[in-house]
Amino acid sequence: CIDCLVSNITVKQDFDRMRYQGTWYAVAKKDPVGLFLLDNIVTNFKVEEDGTMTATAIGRVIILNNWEMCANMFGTFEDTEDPAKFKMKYWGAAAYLQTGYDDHWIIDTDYDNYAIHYSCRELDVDGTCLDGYSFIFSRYPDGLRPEDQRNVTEKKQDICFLGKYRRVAHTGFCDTA
Ligand code: DAO
Repeated sequence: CIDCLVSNITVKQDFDRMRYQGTWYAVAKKDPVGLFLLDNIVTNFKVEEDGTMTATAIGRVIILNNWEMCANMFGTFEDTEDPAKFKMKYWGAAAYLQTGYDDHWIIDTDYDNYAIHYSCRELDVDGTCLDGYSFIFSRYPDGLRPEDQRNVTEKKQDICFLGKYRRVAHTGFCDTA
């Protein structure tokens, strides 16, 4: 049933944050209103000693209308009653970068190849998502494995974002060292 109600969206069963750790490359993104991260988006998830999930992210952004830079971002995740649904508090290494407090749901992942993230920022009066964003992550910068594409397409449809994604390029723009 695809009624697009945010409350009916299913997430990864028994999400295992330990296996989710490490580097994920964004290969596609559905942007929210006032998009921030443009491309070259790489995230690194970690489980701290106290069990808290944290992440760092880098990506190309344009701030103050035309200043292009690589943003270093940090996030900490608050647990909820569902192990795959978090509240993410995020901020930038510099004060002029975006800060926020968003839902952060892991819709699906096999931990080794792909992950589908979902965040609805604003619910419409009918319970559908008025403003949200989603990342498709891969363990590989060059994209998803062909065998994962059908499942990912299905999940894009389940979260009612099918056709709303754009490819996220990895050009080396934000590569360090
Ligand atoms: O890019 O348009 C956007 C919205 C995304 C904002 C979140 C960026 C910071 C994330 C930090 C850790 C992440 C996975």
